[in-house]
Amino acid sequence: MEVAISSARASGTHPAPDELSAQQKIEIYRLMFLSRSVDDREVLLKRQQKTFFQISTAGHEALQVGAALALRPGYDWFFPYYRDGALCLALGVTPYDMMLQAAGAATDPASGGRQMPRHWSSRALHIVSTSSSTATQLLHAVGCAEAGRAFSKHPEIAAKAEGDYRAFHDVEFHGDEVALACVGEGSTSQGEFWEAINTASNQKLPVIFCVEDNGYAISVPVEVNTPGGNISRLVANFPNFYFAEVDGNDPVASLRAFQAAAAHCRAGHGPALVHGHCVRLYSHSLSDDDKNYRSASEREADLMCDPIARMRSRLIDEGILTVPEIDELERKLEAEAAEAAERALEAPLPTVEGITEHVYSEDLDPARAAFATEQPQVSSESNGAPATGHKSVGAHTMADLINSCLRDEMRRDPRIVIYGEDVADASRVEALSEAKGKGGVFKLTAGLQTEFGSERVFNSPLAEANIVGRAVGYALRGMKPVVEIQFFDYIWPAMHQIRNELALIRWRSNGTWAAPVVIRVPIGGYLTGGAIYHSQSGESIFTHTPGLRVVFPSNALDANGLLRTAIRCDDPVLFFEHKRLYRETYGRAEYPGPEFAIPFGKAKIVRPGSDITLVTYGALIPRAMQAAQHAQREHGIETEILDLRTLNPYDWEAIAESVRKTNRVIVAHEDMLSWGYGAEIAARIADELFDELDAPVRRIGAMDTFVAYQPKLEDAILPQPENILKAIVDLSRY
Ligand SMILES: Cc1ncc(C[n+]2csc(CCOP(=O)(O)OP(=O)(O)O)c2C)c(N)n1
Ligand SMILES: [Mg+2]
Repeated sequence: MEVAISSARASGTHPAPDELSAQQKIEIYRLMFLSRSVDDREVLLKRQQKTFFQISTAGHEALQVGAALALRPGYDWFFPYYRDGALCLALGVTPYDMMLQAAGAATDPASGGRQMPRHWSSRALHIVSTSSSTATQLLHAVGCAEAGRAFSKHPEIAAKAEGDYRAFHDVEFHGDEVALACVGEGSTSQGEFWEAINTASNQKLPVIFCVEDNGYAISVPVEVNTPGGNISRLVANFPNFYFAEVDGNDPVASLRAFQAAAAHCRAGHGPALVHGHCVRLYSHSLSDDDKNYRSASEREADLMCDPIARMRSRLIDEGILTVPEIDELERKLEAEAAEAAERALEAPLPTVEGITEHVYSEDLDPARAAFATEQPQVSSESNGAPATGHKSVGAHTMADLINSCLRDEMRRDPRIVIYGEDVADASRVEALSEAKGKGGVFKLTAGLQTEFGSERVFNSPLAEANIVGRAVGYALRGMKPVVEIQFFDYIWPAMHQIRNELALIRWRSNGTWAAPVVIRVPIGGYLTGGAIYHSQSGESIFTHTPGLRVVFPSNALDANGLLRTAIRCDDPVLFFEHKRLYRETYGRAEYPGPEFAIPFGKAKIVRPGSDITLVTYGALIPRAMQAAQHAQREHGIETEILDLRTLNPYDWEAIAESVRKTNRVIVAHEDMLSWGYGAEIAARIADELFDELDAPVRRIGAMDTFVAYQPKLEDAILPQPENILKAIVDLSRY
């Protein structure tokens, strides 16, 4: 076993800083000064109201240029944050590119005018699209490094394949690549910072974390965010790390720190953290005025540390450039920034027609016919036989057929990795010689680690943002993570990653990046004792997030076919699995074979009828069936039940066709009534099908409260067949 490197004092071991040539030092200065010139020009444009936002790099140039020069654009991977202007310039982003961002131009290469300036993205340079969210990017870097390791160990899995998302993702990798992830010192308070260094440390991943410590997070000083005021001291005991704490106002010391960090990572020893002390010379952004919370003497002290003034003096003192020469260089760089701004302001603006482009994949529509296999291909079960539950033909539960879909797809697509809490059979593999394995708290992933190995099926830390954030990183490199959130009730720590990153990365990068991840989530109640934290619904929270596909099957066969489409498609998918339906007698099916797929957005009439349409999904399907049988037997009412199966996209045509036939409609779901999924469907029916209706649109849902433990209360809170029956009878009397 290797000795863990864990010391915040490694900075003293850097090679002597002055082996750089005069030309290299001039180049460092050129990049630093160009960055400042772009900043200053952007500030001017904002003040002239020609642009709309500015956030500067001023004071961070030395640290960032040092980082960039130690690494290789288009080879290594970069996860910058909004203050990384000098880093990106030094990697190859041009001043013109930056000015296009400031202008919000159509040709802004980072986002086509969708993101604020300084939210970077360049596929060619491997700069991954940056959001405004602080620290989310760190987990992406971790997943990116994991993907790089997977491709390097198994290069054959990078091969293109037709018929699924792989056709649209070019894979690039290098065995000694590193990922750089930058963050401000204030943002190290985010859980995602600690979740990222946890996994990077545990898995010895080649990630360099760069903490740009300017002493402030907007107006909040470092000691408020960081106990003791120094992040290096707090992280020093994480195993396998190389640590360096440097004067981030010194570009040469910074360069050396990053070179040492990169060498540590490239050699496979583990991650690194470079903590650079720098200064924030301008306010947080142009929307902030630091005179409101900093003393004049403190601000003056920062100005004395200006890394540009220091480097300028150094070039002169060392006789590398004369004052007139350096003045001349600076004039040229300022002119370059000014000329870039002028050109960018002339650039075409994005069109309104283009707004909805790249919300979803334009290459692969999961609603397309190719995802529809005509009939289940019932075949011999020797290959894909489910590992859980009943084995006899026709008796497979939803749990069985989800498990068999995962197994079949893992056999077909070597880029799939499965991870989450407890999903492995056993992290301590030796236990499997005597134990049968866990395979998920609901056993949905049972046997997968045993068949596919611990590199492809493994347990994550108990941290939901970690699960989803890493998945984003994996997916943007072309891997297919199919991850599990153990209970819907605990999806919330991952909400930030799901909404602001996973669902958004394609649109905000104008189609340059995508994260087609599948998140499987056990959901719902009717458990008799499930109570508040094991019974939640809440699907409308996610259908309210553009970019995310939302699936909610009600039976074993649909679960199998829809999960296959989810895995093969090119969009992020939230795949809800109702816990109560996992092993229900209702909806069991035969194993449909390894190619059975159901397109998204195709509802199914699970009970035809002519009097009333009942639109629903999930666990309300068997309950609605029960109610409909009673309505027919006791009242002679024929209810047509439509199982939506996917909630985004949803099958509006099927709803409309049924309502045109029955002229009466109920929308029912298990989730709370108010602001629930049914509200949107009911509103659209009232709006677009008003003339077809003979009665008001009715909704059924849970009471507007959480689900209680005592079964008497649970029964009252969640919609029951009797509630549905009553609504059917009432509505038929209109
Ligand atoms: C998750 C999240 N919370 C809050 C904000 C608002 N915000 C933007 S920058 C910032 C301060 C960040 O400070 P630091 O990490 O030290 O970076 P710096 O701006 O100083 O370089 C805050 C609170 C945000 N963008 N994201
Ligand atoms: Mg800061």
